[in-house]
Amino acid sequence: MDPLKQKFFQKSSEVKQEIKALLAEHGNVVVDEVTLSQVFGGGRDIIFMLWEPSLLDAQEGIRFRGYSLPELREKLPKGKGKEPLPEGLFWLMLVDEIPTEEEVAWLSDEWERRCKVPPHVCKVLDDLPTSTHPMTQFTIAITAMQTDSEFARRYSQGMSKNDYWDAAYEDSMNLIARLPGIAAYIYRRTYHGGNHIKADRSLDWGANLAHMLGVSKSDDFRNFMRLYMTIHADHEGGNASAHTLHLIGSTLSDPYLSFAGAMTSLAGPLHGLANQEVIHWVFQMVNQLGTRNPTKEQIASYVEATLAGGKVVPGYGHAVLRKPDPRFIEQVRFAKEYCPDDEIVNVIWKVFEVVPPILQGLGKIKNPWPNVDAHSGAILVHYGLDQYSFYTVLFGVSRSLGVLASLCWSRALGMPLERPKSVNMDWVKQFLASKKA
Ligand code: HAX
Repeated sequence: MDPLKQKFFQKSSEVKQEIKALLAEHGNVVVDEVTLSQVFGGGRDIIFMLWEPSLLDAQEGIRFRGYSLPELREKLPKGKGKEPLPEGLFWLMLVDEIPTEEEVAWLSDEWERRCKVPPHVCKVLDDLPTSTHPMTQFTIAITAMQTDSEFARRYSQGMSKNDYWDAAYEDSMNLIARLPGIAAYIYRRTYHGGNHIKADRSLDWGANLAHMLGVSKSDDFRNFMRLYMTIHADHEGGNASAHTLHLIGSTLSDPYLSFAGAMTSLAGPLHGLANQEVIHWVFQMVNQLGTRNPTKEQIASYVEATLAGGKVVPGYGHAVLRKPDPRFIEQVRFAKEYCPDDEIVNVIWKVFEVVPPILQGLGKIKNPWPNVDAHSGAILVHYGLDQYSFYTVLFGVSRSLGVLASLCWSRALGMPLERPKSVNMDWVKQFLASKKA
């Protein structure tokens, strides 16, 4: 058994026993109550799921196994680069330990060993029109790759429930290892005439993705990909893509199909697709104004026009966060160091000054601050990746780390089929009438 799998088995077995004891003693403890506004309002804040890799605080932002992003920048191994390696974050999320440089190097090699994309997946992609949205291509490729699912194969042969964790781990590791190759394949066939770039086996996971995209040969771009893959990896369990995966996985649909479902959820403009919407919105503004150096007044008018058109300002607002997103702040930190004079990056920083007071002035928005998607596109454009329809695929590659780590935990802990309760209007009216009586 590989060292990560061994650790995961040991840790998850311990937690499984702990949960059993905890529920035996405290199973009836009330942790939450639900209001009608929550029933009608997308279930905000209702506690109903265990999600081990990360926890979100409305004020502080995301913590991975208790560590904030600045803490992770300090503690996670950096390999040959200057930013934390996403391999290290996956290790941390899966087994709750900061890995050593050697452990992370092992994981880079292990993913490289598992990275070959089955030829039929490329054939399936090649049959699609290049005008197919990259997120559609991505979900089709992941679904097509399900032919390799260990979980599905072993389940059909009568796998014991005690072994679900093992098959989920194998599928998750293979899937994560192959996603950079799939993403790059989609990018090169869609925008570069199918002129593909072979993986460089000497590179780590994030740097290899940067290499295969082929937009910039600079070390800085590799560093950005490592950072990007780290900060987008997880945002606790209630966000739409994570929750989708959790739900599908609970039916014992295998990790490939569960992850494909998560990606169709990420592809919505209120969620991950917001990263493409932001840069589309910014380009539309600078094109309309005829300048890449708009004044704050010009930006304010453009924001007002967006709102007057009944549209949201992409990259702003959040269902949980109530402060500027630390993942946005990390990108500001990176851009200040690597590309402080870039025109589009500077537009993003000006938008950050202009938008929050306008949104606040509307009086209905709970969080007027930027989220993770407000900044990433500008840095990608800086490195030459300006085909913004592709951006959500990058988000998806990163998101695999957190959601698949959690899927492994769910199968190891024997989490049941998810089935919350819905009600209809008659039920609501009768309930209110009975309360009144
Ligand atoms: N621009 C304009 N209006 C906004 C807004 C924004 N950026 N954010 C929220 N609002 C509006 C809502 O549409 C809602 O209006 P109505 O009452 O008229 O329906 C009102 O303000 C209250 O919304 P809220 O309670 O503050 O926010 P929600 O929890 O309902 O929604 C969203 C959270 C992220 C969906 C929302 O802020 C939004 O649409 N933002 C823009 C899209 C975006 O950036 N999405 C990415 C979010 C992060 C993420 O998941 N990344 O992957």
